[in-house]
Amino acid sequence: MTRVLLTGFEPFGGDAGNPSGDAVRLLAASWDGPAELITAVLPVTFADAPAGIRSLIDEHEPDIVIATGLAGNRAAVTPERVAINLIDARIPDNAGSRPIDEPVVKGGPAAYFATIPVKAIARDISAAGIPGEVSFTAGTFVCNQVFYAAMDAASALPRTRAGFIHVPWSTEHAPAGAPALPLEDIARALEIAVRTSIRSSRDAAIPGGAVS
Ligand code: PCA
Repeated sequence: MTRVLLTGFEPFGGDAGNPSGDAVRLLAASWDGPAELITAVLPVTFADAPAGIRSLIDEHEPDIVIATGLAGNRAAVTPERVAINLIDARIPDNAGSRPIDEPVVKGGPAAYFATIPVKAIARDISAAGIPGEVSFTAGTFVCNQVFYAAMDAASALPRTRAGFIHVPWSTEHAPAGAPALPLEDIARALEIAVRTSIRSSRDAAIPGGAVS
């Protein structure tokens, strides 16, 4: 049976909630297979989050890993295309740590590309009436660190594909003025991402990219 690991994050930066963790819990409660879905909510700390996802990957050897987190300024659900080997914390993590210009993995490659089908995921989320777009930066905070660590761990396994998805605020917890989606839509978008990743091991050849 196909095994999928899906993670979200706990709240950070003084926020009361984190829609990524909430959506992962919601999806875990309604998931009806056929794949096995393993879920976890990770701490927002540079010290523990990458170790957390690595130990889940070691323990379960999933076929697919999708980590998710909040990008509070985004209006769409955004599969990330690239994880970079850089930590540069604009704010302290939940343990008060604020590393500047450090690698995620010393001596590791500069970047990893996601191996889940990011374009197909964005297409299928949009087709369900939920805003979905490919993103080219996961930032330089704990989300990018976990994305990079997941890609690094998956690269050592024969068949594990991995990626990361940033989600907007949920309407239920959004600060005033922030773009937001209902939590149910965020959970549905993550379900679509899981199902599309199971179905398609190669990405769709859809024109995309960005001209800056
Ligand atoms: N978002 C942060 C870390 C945890 C989260 O949900 C980020 O984008 O790095």
